[in-house]
Order: sequence, then structure tokens, then C-alpha cells
Amino acid sequence: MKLYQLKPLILGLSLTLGLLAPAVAQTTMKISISVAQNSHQGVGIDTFAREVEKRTGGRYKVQTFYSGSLGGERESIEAVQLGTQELAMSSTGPVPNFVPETKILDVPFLFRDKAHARAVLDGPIGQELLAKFEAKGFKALAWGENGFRHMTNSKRDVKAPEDLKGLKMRTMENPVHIAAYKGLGIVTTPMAFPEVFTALQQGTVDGQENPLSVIMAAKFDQVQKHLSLTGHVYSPCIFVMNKAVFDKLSAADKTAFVDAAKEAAKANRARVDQDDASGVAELRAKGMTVIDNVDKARFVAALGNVNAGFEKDFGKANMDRIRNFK
Ligand code: EAX
Repeated sequence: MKLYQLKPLILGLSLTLGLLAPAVAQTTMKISISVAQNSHQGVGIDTFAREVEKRTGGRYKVQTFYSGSLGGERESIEAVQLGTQELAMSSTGPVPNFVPETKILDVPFLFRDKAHARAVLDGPIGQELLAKFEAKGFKALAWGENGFRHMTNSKRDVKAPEDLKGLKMRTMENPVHIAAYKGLGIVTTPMAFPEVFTALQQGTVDGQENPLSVIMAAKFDQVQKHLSLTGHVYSPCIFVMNKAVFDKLSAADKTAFVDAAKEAAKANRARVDQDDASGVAELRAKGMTVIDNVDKARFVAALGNVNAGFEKDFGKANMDRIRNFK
């Protein structure tokens, strides 16, 4: 057959396909993050979008929004609860305002390392916490990760807890963080993430704390000189979805969404590992002074009273269950 003879065939075929296409209803949903696309969370939601589309045969499309373009993390979780936005990936920063049981995860020096944190979150403790979201209008699909948080500031090298006294630092809108940093003598200024760069640039605050992944994605090296690898809090992320929207999915699609979030969490955590491995050298090359031999035991000791308060509030048994999880 000659090409010109094939043409009507191809035309006919594409017409048929074109007519068939509308029979497959396509639903578009939105997911957002507060950090840039080129980041551990960007990899997370990009993977999620791709996996949802693949696993539902293209019937569901997920539109991705970065850099807080739909609002900060608190706003995004509110939007998911209200249903004006179907999905969000967020740190646990603002989550206790919606699901108070998650507070325990942000206790300083609770997790030994990322492997410990990931095992807790993917195991029964983490799954029990995911279930708590349901009563609040959410389907929590999976835990992802921000990573261990470190302190940066524009004033001085922080080597010991005393060096933090009087530093004005932006904190997340999270009661556990605020109480802990106050306990270290920091002047705390809770603020949504999209405002942080400008606040640091204009000197409204001296410093902030975030994992290397976030520090690099937000280019905080441009406005912060001193970085201390305090690793003071492990910061989880969560993939949340509006519960009513999730409940309307077929059983197979529900599985597709949950599995897509699990794949996304894997990709997100792998990028955190990569950023943790390359971050210090990269940030030094960009001009930051990095204190990598912080005496953690002294930070833990300085938080003694605050941590005793957390044990009282959250239950020593609950904290020990996390600490001792293998
Ligand atoms: O989730 O607000 C924060 O500092 C978070 O770590 C950031 O938005 C990434």
C-alpha cells in the first residue's frame, strides 16, 4: 500500500479514536507544595501525578503547583479539608492545628536517624496516625519526608545552645517547635514558608531552621551566612487528600491513589538522601559557613525541661514506643 492510500485509513482511525476518547471521563485534581519544583517535594508531587495517571489509565490527572503558588502549607491543608483543593503535600508544621495527635512527631531529638523515622512512619505507629486524619475530613495517603532540620542565621556561628540566645528565628506555625525553640532562648517568630526568604533578606528575622533539601531549594544561602548541622527535629511530610473526594473513588482507584503516594514518598525520600549527601559541600561552595561538629548532647540537655513537658503532654509511653521502635 502506498502512503497516499494509507492516509484515509489513518484519518479514519484517528477519527474513531477521537470519538471514543470522550467516553473516558477525565477528572483533574490539584496538588501543591510550598517549596520549589526542583526539590525533594517537587520530585514527590511530580512522581505522584505521573503514578496516578499511569495507575488509573489516564482517567485522573493531577495538576501540580509549586512554591506556595496556591498558598502556604496551612492554607493548603485548609483548602484540602474544605475541598477547594483535592490534594496537598506538606510538612507536619501546620498539621497539629487539624490533627493534634501528630504533634508528637515534631518532638526534638525523638528520632535517631532517617531509617528510624521512616520505619516508625511506615509501621503501625505511622499508620495509626494516618488513620486519625479521617475524622477531620482528610484521607492521609502516605508519609513522605522533609528530613532532619538544621539551623541557619545571619549573625553568628552556632556551636552550642548558648549561641542561640536572643536570635530571632522564623519557626513553623507548630506549637511543639515554638515551645522547643523558646526553651533554647530563641526569639520565635512563626511565619508561613512563602514569606521566609523575604523576612531573612530584610532582616525581619535573623534565622530559620529547615532540612538541607529545603535550604537548597529555597536558596537560603543567598540570605544566610551560618549553617549549623543541629539535626534538632526530624520533619515528616504528608500526602493528604480531601476525604469526600477519596471516598467517591472506586476501590481500584483508591488503591491506585494510595500506591501512587507510596511511590511518590519513595522518590521524595531518595532525593532527601541525595540532598543530605551533597548539601554541605554545595552550601559551602555557595559561601555558607557550616558547623558540622555541633555537640548534640548539649542541645538535648538544654531541652531537658521542654522535653519533660512533652512527655507529660504526649505520654511517656507513646514517646518511648517511638524511641524504642525497631
Ligand atoms: O515543607 O515551613 C517549613 O519550614 C517547611 O519545612 C517547608 O515549608 C517545607
